[in-house]
Amino acid sequence: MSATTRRRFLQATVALTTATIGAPAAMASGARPAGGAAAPRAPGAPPSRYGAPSPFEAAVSRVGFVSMPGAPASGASRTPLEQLEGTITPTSLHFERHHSGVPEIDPSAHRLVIRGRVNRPLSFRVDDLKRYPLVSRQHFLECSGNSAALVAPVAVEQTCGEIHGLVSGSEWTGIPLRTLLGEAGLAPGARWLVCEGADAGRMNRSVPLAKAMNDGMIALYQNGERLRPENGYPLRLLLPGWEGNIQVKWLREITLTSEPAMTREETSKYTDLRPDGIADQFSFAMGVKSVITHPAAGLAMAGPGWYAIKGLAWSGAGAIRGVEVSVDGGRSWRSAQLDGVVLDRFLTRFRFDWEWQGQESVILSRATDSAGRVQPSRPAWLAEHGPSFNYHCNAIQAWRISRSGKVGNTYVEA
Ligand SMILES: Nc1nc2c(c(=O)[nH]1)N[C@H]1C(S)=C(S)[C@@H](COP(=O)(O)O)O[C@H]1N2
Ligand SMILES: [Mo]
Repeated sequence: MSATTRRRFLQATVALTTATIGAPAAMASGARPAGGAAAPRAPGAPPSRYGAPSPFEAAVSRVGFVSMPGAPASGASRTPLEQLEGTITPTSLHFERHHSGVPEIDPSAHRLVIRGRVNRPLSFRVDDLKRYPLVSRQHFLECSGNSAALVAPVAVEQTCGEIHGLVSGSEWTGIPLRTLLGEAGLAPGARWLVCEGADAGRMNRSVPLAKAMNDGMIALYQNGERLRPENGYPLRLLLPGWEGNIQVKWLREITLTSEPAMTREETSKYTDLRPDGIADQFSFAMGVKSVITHPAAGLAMAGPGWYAIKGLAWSGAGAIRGVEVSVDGGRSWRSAQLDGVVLDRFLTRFRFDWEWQGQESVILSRATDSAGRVQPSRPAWLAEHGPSFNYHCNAIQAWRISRSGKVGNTYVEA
């Protein structure tokens, strides 16, 4: 932001603040402004065992709950992206996707077994795993079903979190898979890992050995504390940048094989249908993507003036190189600022200052990653996929701002 722009931005903010607290005379005369209205003299609450958000923030919760008819345990909830800042998702608001509910696992009874084409089959207790050299990495996790609503022929009236909240960002701490595989010793022909969870459905996926050896992790901690039950306690598979489905929660068994197991989740599900009717199997890495989280559907404008357009960008292929923003429905684009250190396969925050003059506007964001991939427009994404196919949708989101300041989902032509 230029110096002039920043001054105008700050002036606008100050004007708004003074008007709201109704003390322009005191401010103008240079007198000390009064303190906050609610500064109680009586002592407050004592320290607490485990912290919780302010009761005034009680409206901030997971959103977009869905479950299969008659099977509430097979469901999902989403992160309220438009309510949050920064790049780490509070663990309590991390999205959830369970195929057969959250199992209650006693870590003292749980084992992680490595078997199949290995020289030494191994069985680990959770307490033993905690003693290994651990690494911490910040990565996003995104379900392949995220943003599927953008495939609907008419733009759905949902919030940003309801449409795009099957993505979250965390600091994960765990053991590099190569450490454990090295200990087991790979036998001839070991090329795949068939990884199975301890949930009722025993959800399982096949992982190519190269990915496991490169940056696969057995995660034990999330944002500094032990994993939450809904995110895989006591341990889960973490494969940075790859689709959420393959990051097996409640991991109990890794079988080294020469071929993939062709499980349900990699045959009838999570394969990409192309326009010619043929499906790609194993579309592992998530696409390059961004979404404006403010202003966004679920929020309203507070009248004309300066706004920080902000959002999140991420890519399963590497780091975010740039994000462009359009405030005229995609006719012109300008570069947004990337905030902080841009990490590989993690959420990147972008910001763009904009003066909204109260006119009807359509705002969009478009990300580019270190692999040179550019986020596609919705029409371009649809042209690449078969009819009504909606997994792995990384199309550009457009938000329409009405004159009254209502923000909602919309589609643009190109
Ligand atoms: N064992 C097991 N692992 C699982 C699942 C599951 O139902 N069972 N769901 C998968 C899917 S589809 C996704 S998107 C991610 C969701 O992880 P989260 O609930 O921690 O956000 O976990 C994956 N791992
Ligand atoms: Mo998923």
